[in-house]
Amino acid sequence: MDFLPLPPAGQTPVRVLTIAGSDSGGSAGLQADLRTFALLSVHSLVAVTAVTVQNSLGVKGFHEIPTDIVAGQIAAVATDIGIQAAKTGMLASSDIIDTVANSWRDLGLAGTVPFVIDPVCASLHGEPLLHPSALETLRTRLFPLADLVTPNLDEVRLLVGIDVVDRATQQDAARALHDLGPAWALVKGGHLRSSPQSVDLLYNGRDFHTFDAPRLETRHDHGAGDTLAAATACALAHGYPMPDAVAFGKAWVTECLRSAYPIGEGLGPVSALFRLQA
Ligand code: PXL
Repeated sequence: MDFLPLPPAGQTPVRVLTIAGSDSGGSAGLQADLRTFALLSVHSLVAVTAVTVQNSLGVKGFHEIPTDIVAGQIAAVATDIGIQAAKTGMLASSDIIDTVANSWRDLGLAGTVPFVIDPVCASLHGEPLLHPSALETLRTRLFPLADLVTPNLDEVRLLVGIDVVDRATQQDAARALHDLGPAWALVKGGHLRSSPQSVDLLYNGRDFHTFDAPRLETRHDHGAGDTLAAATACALAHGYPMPDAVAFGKAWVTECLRSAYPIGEGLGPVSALFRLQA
């Protein structure tokens, strides 16, 4: 695959902000985002929303960061360093979602800086990472600000109540998600385990774009969603049009899945480290 441009040494790279939770196991969350940003030659900025206590076997618990500290991190980096794109991951609560939405608007970023919302609701093992009462805040406050939302099929069910089982229901889900206000909705097909392909469907209210990749047989896919959204945000920061940015993100996560490795007793991460072999 082709990668993103590498700036000459000493020249300021493109900056991308992740607004996400920490995974102490280093597989998902902001750790996955930072790995992808760095290996795509992007300078990483971080607003931490929550600290999870986690290893390869699951999430034991988490601590939410106070909302003034979440807002403070976003304002500090956006006003001084400047950002060319941002993505969100685990947001934990309705109050944090509200804070992120208000910050995005108050800082004048809405409509000017590409904003990718990965609506993280649960861990790979199924532990909740978002309070159920926060789903409505996500739908009504954050989705309308998004250039792209990237739910997996479990998140689609929670957000719009559609059980995606085939192409027709995947299209229904894309329409329902787009109706919530984002410029583009990506319905990721990776969790449709009966299909030999992993087909993602992108929709902007007019055109459907499909992104196909072979299903890779690995148990170690922790952080795949985070990595796709992070790589897509990097491509948007470089000015790619949305369908090209998603194609780039899909190609990147597919290579990261090919290089996934075991860790601990449970599930291991997708690996952006493959990039260092080139
Ligand atoms: O992969 C979604 C995700 C995002 N953020 C954090 C996580 C996870 C999954 O476990 O722990 C912090």
